[in-house]
Amino acid sequence: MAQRTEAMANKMLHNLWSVRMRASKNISGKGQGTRPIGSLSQRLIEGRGQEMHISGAEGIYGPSDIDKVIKSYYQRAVEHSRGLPDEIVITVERLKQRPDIVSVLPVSTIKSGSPSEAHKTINGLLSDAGLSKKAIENGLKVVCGKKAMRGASMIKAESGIRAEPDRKRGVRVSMLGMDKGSEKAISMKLTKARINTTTVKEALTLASKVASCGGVIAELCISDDPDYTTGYVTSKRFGYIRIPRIKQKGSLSGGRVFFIKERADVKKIIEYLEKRPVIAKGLPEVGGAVSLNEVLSCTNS
Ligand code: PML
Repeated sequence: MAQRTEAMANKMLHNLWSVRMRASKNISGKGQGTRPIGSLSQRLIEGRGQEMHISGAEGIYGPSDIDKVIKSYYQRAVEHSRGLPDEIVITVERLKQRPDIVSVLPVSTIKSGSPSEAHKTINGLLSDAGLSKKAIENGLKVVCGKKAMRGASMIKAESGIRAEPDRKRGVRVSMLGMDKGSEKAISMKLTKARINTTTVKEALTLASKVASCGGVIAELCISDDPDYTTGYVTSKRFGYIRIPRIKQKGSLSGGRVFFIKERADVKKIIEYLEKRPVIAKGLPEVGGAVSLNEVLSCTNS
């Protein structure tokens, strides 16, 4: 009986699909609806000419969920506040290897009233994770710059040197999803904390994959959405810490930085983050608001 159950579980893990959606808009002005340069989300997709990113999503699913997911991704792309896309690319790719199972990070929030207060929190958390002043400074430069990168930057923990091979493209975390059962249970906890949104769950899934990567020490993320002003800092040390008012409303800046071990194998990290299928699973703590000191005293006790 146990053998049969295991065989079934194995079969299921061998019939999993990565479903990815990317929606974009042509802004070259050749007969397409355009927005003036400098307006909301003028992010040109690197290497694809005059295209603006509208929306993206991805997950790992069994065959019975694929129809529903494709429909919901399409819906999400055409209903995005950035406008109607000209192109929606949905890729459905069968996984060629069994996904790694990683733990979902515990969630908490450190309240902040302004971007400068948020920056103090970021500094406190990232120093506690063992990063040098230079590394933190350079990380903040990436996420606070006028032009947000589409992919993530990688910064070495001591020297603060940028390590991603292509600074325009950055690193794109892909091949990830959340276990269905865990998602249901986490949704209930997030609802209690009043943060049960797709944005939070997708960011939590991504951050859990990043934190599970051996060479990564911490992550800093600020959304490039001008209306979304909550960001986060994560590490295996303290989990997923949300920071409200991390940037001014209306600001187009944002991005992600992965702080990596000084002598880490950069190629190996990128291979893991971009190609290795990972499912985040588990029922983490979802706490309310905590202070920076509370977090630091827990990590140092
Ligand atoms: C994003 O735009 O994907 C980043 C969202 C970061 C914050 C998510 C949260 O509210 O926890």
